[in-house]
Amino acid sequence: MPKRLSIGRYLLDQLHRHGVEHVFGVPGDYVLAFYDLIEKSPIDCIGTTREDSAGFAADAYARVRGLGAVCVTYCVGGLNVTNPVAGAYAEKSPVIVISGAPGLKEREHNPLLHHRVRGFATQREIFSRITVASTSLEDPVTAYHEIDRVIHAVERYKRPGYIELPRDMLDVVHPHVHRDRSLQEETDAAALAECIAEATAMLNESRHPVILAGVEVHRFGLQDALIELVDKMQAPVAATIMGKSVISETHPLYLGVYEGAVGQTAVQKAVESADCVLALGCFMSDINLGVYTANLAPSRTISATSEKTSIRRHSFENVPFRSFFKALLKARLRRRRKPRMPKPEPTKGSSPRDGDRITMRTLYPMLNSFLTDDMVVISDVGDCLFGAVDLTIHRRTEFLSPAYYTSMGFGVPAAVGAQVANRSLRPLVLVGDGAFQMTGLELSTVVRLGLNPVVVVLNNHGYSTERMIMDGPFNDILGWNFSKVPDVLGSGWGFVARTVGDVRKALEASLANRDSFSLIEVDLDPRDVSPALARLGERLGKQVKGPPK
Ligand SMILES: Cc1ncc(C[n+]2csc(CCOP(=O)(O)OP(=O)(O)O)c2C)c(N)n1
Ligand SMILES: [Mg+2]
Repeated sequence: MPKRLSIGRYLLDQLHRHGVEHVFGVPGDYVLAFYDLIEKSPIDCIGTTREDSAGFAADAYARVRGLGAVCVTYCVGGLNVTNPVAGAYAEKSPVIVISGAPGLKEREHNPLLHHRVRGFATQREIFSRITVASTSLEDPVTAYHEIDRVIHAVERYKRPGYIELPRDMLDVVHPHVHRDRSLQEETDAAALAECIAEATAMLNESRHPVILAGVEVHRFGLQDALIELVDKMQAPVAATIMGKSVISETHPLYLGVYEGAVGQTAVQKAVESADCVLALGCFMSDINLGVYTANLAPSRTISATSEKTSIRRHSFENVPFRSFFKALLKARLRRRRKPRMPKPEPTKGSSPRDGDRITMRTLYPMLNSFLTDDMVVISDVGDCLFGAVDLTIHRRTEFLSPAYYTSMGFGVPAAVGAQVANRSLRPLVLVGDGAFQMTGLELSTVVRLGLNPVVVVLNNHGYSTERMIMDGPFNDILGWNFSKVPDVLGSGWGFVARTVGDVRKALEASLANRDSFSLIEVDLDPRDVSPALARLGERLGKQVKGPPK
């Protein structure tokens, strides 16, 4: 017979059962007793320098392991984590936010307790808008069920959830025995059969189908199924930028990242000239679609996501993404002859000399040559992300970035989350000087935990992405001695690289140094941008002033 656990213990027990072994956050008095409970549980608590870093770390942890958690105090902590949680919502990353709150008894007579904003429910109301399920555990009769409800919703929709824990509810034990009744996602078998029959007919009739793989293939753990489907159909496969690395980029049928006119022309041609596009787990965001330069006609598209499954212009109810994917694998799909693959575009300037000034064009092929199978490449937002489109990721889960929500500050904290999630992964972080100034000092946690990411700071002296859209003094920032950060933190190796040779040597030394983090400041010309950013900047520059009147 299951033991009767207190509400706090049950919450930790359930998180652990669902694969959470680490919780990120900063304590505060409203959540201290819960922190003490975490200490006594099999879950490890990872303290970060700020709550937003904890949020980014939990997001990366969730992307690598399937579920992540942050634990924060009331309002000052909780509201600090709204931006990463909003990002996790937008990009479908399953993160659970646990926030302490004033005890129910303390709230009698409506006192002005510290950290309170408006009403006692204000923080929960805010989170209800940026999570898929939220609750405050105020009633012992429903609390256990509420914990299950939030965790199940997070797992099902791969979006964040919010659990608020008034501090005097932590040790409350409800006398009834509670059992978790896991909810199964419903599949309408008849609708699924009809949908698969139609999809099969459309795919078998097509002469040149292309698969477009998106982020949900990764979130639902369908990477192996994708490879099986690609091999079965012998169809070329492209990835969206959010889905980059869902399939090994060295797979013989891999085309590259499809991003409309912003991406490589050969990939654009291959996808847009296909007579049937099978889009799996793709969210058609503006960046995914190359700021709406993509041309994917609905009349030749089959699209399945966790939110909608549609063929041409009609959609099917109760055909969940995973069921669709698995059924398609079993369908009688015509195996075609090996398609002719477009040749990859030659990268200009790919054999630079050691004394040459480093540029975005020469940096990425060099990084490519240093990538190994045990690495996870993590990109922040900025030109580092546009340049990263041209990196060849060897295995599949190895590229993490906030490519849709595009919040700066993701990179360094995400390296903490990814490496805590899987110690055998070595993070290679690509981050701009501006984004590093936001959360780069989370390297403090890297030192505390003995992690060893290689952090490449692309110092183009300001907000280059913004400069491409509209320039002004607002894009200037203070120049930091980035390579001196190890001195501040008392650990780590720092390098400044100006030339191709400097970068090579710094990368070699950093990768050989497995005992601490390394930081390589790549000093770039302020006007130097990647080819993809140059193309994108042109388009965004036109849009920033609104549509033509
Ligand atoms: C949290 C956040 N604030 C502001 C922005 C707007 N923004 C997008 S790119 C960018 C500049 C990034 O600068 P840096 O990290 O140096 O990269 P660069 O563009 O120079 O390569 C800014 C401010 C953002 N995306 N996220
Ligand atoms: Mg910059």
